[in-house]
Amino acid sequence: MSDLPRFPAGFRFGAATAAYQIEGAATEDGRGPSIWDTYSHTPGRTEGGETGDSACDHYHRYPEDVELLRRLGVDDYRFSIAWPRVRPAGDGPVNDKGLDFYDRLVDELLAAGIEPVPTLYHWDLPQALEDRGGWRVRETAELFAEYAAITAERLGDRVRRWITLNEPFCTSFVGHAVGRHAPGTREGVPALATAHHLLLGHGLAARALRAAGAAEVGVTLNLDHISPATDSPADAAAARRAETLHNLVWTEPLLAGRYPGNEAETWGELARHQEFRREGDLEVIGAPLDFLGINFYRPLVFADAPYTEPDPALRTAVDIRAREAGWPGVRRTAMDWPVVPHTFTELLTRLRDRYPNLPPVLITENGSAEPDQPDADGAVHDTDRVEYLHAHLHALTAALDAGVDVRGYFVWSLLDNFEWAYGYAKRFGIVRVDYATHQRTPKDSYHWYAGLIAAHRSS
Ligand code: GBH
Repeated sequence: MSDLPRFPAGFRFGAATAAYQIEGAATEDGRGPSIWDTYSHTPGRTEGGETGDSACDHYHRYPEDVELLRRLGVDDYRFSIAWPRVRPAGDGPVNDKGLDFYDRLVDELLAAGIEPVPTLYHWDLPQALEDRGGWRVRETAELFAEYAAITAERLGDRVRRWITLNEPFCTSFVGHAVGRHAPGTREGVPALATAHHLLLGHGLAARALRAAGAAEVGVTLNLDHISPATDSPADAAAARRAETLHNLVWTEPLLAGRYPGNEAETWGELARHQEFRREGDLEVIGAPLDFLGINFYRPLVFADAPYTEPDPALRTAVDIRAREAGWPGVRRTAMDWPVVPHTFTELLTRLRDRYPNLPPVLITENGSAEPDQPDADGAVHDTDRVEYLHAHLHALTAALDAGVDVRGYFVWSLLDNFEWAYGYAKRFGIVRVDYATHQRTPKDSYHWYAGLIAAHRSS
């Protein structure tokens, strides 16, 4: 595609994955079970009962995957470390064999000239900790910091940049209020306690990482571009409630050292429950970040819905009296997500306007799921994905032009992989994975992205 977006010198390109979505080898080398093993093995939870048991078999094929990254030409690779490989029961004995795997991966990446950017928590809590209350209890935040310290001690001589959490919104609200992610519960106060303990876990882990000599520490949020369905005051208020639930719950404590001011307006009676918040927590949570990771896929539109969702499959225990409305007149991806690239620019400029002290931003995920379309000759002409990436990278340059300090971009994802509750049917990869053989085939989008990176390097 012509008209390639141009980025400033020093801007970094990468690709991203997550442990449970690609590794497989679920019981190998002492890995303990995580809440996603339990969840995916529970009938009715994931599409077709699919699990991450073997996924992309990355655990054994990582040299081939690093070679794919090398040929892609990326500066950085974002992957996640599985807590249940490092410390199978969440506390107690450390599993050296688990750490050995990440040790090998980091060495392989560095030998290929790629900087490793690990995320410590991409949703795979050790099941043993879930059995003790999971993120609903404060102890998990403390154990998360211990796991961060253990991991940094082993990899810290070669890892410069660390991400504590991926998308705490999903763990708190999709996992504990909607029940579409592990652990799959639906209770209001525990969901809010989870949000708080994740923020605290981030803060405590960031401290531990810094103490271990980490050069840079950040956290990844799925911040959403939110707008009201109509210009009615009721829909405007619904969009404000959604803004709090999706964004302010995270950005206010992390970037402004305070809780959102409108919690009672947002989720009513539940807001009286603050028992999980302690004196001093905000200081831990709000310590300055070296960078903020943002995952962006699509905009959300909200309409006022002053009743509890009638469809039990969509019911949530944290009811903000709002329902998602569509974005008419645009293409939708295989996830049924609307493609509206200018909202990516707007999300970033709005965020900078709200937080003038915003740390440098890394786009830690962006990409699209498209139908599987292998050719007879084995090629994959994923034109829609190329167009999606092209438009979103242009939208990103618009944010840079508007003065937002974005330092890097990671495409989601290097590989087709286990898309959580959707199983393997949804494919986000720029490399196709044949799940019967685990064969990898770079798609057109892989070649397009390689071209973009090469053009950036030589400019
Ligand atoms: C990210 O989540 C993840 O970090 C990554 O692992 C994932 O593969 C990728 O994006 C693509 O999805 O309607 O309540 O069931 C993106 C956020 C969270 C969006 C779950 C869809 C379903 C919420 N996703 N959400 S619900």
